[in-house]
Amino acid sequence: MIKTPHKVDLPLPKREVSDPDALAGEIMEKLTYSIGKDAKVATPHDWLTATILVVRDRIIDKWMESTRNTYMNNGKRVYYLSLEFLIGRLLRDAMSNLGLIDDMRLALQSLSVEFDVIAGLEPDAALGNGGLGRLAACFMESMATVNIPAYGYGIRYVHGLFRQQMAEGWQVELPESWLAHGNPWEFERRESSYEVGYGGTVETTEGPDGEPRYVWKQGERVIATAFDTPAVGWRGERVNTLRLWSAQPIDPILLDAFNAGDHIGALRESNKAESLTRVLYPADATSAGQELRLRQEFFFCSASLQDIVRRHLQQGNTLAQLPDKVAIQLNDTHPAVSVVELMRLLVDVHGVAFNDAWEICSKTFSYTNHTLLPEALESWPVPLFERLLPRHMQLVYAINAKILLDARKNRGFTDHEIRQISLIDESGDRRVRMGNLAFMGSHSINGVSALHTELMKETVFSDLHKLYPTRINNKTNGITPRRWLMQCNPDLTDLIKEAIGPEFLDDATKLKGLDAFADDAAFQQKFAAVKLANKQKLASLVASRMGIKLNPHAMFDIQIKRIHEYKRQLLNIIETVALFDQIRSHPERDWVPRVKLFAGKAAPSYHNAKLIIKLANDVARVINTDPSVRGLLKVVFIPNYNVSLAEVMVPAADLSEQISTAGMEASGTGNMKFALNGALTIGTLDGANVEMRDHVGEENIVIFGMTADEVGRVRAEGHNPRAAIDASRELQQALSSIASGVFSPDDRDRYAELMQGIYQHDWFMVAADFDAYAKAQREVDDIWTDTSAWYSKTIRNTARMGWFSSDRTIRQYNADIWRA
Ligand code: GL9
Repeated sequence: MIKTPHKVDLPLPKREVSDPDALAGEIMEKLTYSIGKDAKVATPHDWLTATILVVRDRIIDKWMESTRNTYMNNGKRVYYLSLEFLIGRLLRDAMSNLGLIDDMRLALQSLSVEFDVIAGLEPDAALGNGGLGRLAACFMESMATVNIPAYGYGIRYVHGLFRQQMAEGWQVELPESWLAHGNPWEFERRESSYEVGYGGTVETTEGPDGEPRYVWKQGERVIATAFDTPAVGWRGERVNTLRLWSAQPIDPILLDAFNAGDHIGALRESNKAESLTRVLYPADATSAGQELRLRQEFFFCSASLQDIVRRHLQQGNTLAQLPDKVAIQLNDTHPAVSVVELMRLLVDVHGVAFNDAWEICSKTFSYTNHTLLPEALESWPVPLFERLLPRHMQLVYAINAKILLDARKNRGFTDHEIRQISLIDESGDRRVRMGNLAFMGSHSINGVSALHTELMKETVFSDLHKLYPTRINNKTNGITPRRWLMQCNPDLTDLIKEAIGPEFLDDATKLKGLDAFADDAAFQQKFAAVKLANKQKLASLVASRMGIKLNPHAMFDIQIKRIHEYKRQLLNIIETVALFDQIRSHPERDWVPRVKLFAGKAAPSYHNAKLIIKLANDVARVINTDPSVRGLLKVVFIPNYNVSLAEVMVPAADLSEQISTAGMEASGTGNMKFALNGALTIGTLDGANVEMRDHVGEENIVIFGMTADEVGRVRAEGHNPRAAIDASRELQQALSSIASGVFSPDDRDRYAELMQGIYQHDWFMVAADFDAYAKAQREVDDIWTDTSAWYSKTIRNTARMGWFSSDRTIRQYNADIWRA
């Protein structure tokens, strides 16, 4: 509750002036009084912290204003629950949204500090694995930008996604410590703490109405403490809160044990509690299935729901009003246990009748599905779920009984259909299905691209879709143009401003105006010059990190994303080997010089993904040392892909590789970043590529390969990769050279099994799509050779990608689902 402050008329020294002198003065003040350092001995990190604190002051005024207004209006609030927020660095983002970049640069200059140097010291907040977590971060920025009162809820992992190092081309995982120098962006809120329990038993008593009441006697408890980070929208008009929970013990030290001389044992509870939020699970799109993961999920869901219900009641609202005042978006199934936790709070703690509580729940929650991969659909063994969350297990059974009974009695569902929609999977060991739980407990279930949404209806959720035919809807993903154009590509932003004026800064669809310049020779030259400068920046990063020299005039052909078989980095590598063979066999042809760049992390337990990284490095070593392709082909795998590296690579790309097996990439968001920054896409009709083709026009994107329908049909009928391999000499040669050890002379069999997978089943259609892909690559070469055609297409990509702004996505969520 906001109480009236005591001396309400005391003026606060608002941080509104922002000329360079005033900023420099504030930085000195922070350095002296907040950090306790003299400018003479301040380290670059001290300057960074002081600068962040000055920027933060400016955010705080707006933050308080936003919070105050939301409270006064008592309007509907949106809560975005996500186990991952892949934030990256915040300083440039916040400064750019507040319009402080130029003045701050000058202020630091006057103190003899180079802004780019200290900005480069800020650690990446890598509290996510990939696209799903990065989407959550883009959404936080867009929700503030389009003025939606929203809160993000997640976990404050002490260690984010591992650092990737290469040891002779193999991925090695090292711990990441983004909090090592402290985190000046966050505010610890000790007053916002909640107990979260696990285990124990459920006792039944009788309520005043004679109905049974259930009391969960928890076996263990930890404290969840809030850490708040401001999320600043474009032009700083609205600032929302990202609230991340950290686990703390109830008793930091067991004094009895300590006094008895057991100094280690005295800390056991404390260690156990803190280990809950210590590390992010590095598994990408695969269900980890371990107890700690379920503990993490319940931990942040329970704390968030207690916080949401407390805020709701504190505003004087009733619980029946919850759906009018609260919209909770579940980012994938990771927070799905929230549905049962809200049921428990309503029924057990607040005495709401079960059926009423269920109605409140399903009107409050909505769920986004991010993948159709069966291994990614979370489910928990019943015995584990029951041991950790005994009361929730009872509620799951009660919900299941209610829904299944209705489906059978009123909708005539068959035994088969009932088995499919049940919350309990009984096909093997009994498991709780979190996807079905999220679906039943929500009024809206959305996919993340048009194709993905249709496939959801036809596959994973076909029976639930039959039961609730109006719930599934589409919300095609988007990216924030602030980070992914204005900040990462300031030169292109300036060029666009010069051509069409500044309106696109507030409305990305205004980029359309660039269409008129697509065939303008003078503009093409400027566009090409910006691209070249961005490629030079990437080249100098590669030179300094890896000692490899790149020709910035060659085509930069880039595939960056998590390493996964369905994303088909392998198809790209095999085609690179085939091209290597072709260049050597036909040195007389006019080859287009290419630099093939790769980056991405593999889940530590994903054997084939790690082998693909090694293969990329092995192929790179052989090709880069072969004099016969010098100047024509180079291959580089850049280690430790993260948001900051993407911010350098995306603006430098000529060609964007979006080549997943059709039907398997739910949307993709990297595809959008590249196209917005003026790269040509080579891709399959998968995920959002389909809609990108519709927007940029089919003549401005290179599409190849099987469709999702064709992949489905071929898999059902039985795929014969041998036929495809026998029909393609180039593919045969490339596969057999890899399989026989040409690229791994130190271990000739290293890739034999990986290649066998293609010969035998080719699940990901690498052989099936190879010829179409190779042909598409030669089409790309032809376009490149006609420079004016190339830039006319890539300029049109930038012009027509405005629709893929996450502002548009968020407006659609709000109009159709949240109604805040
Ligand atoms: C993903 C999908 O695979 C992507 O296609 C999609 O663009 C994003 C965001 O909707 O979600 N689902 C998923 O589990 N991941 C995705 O990237 N994986 C990771 O985030 C690592």
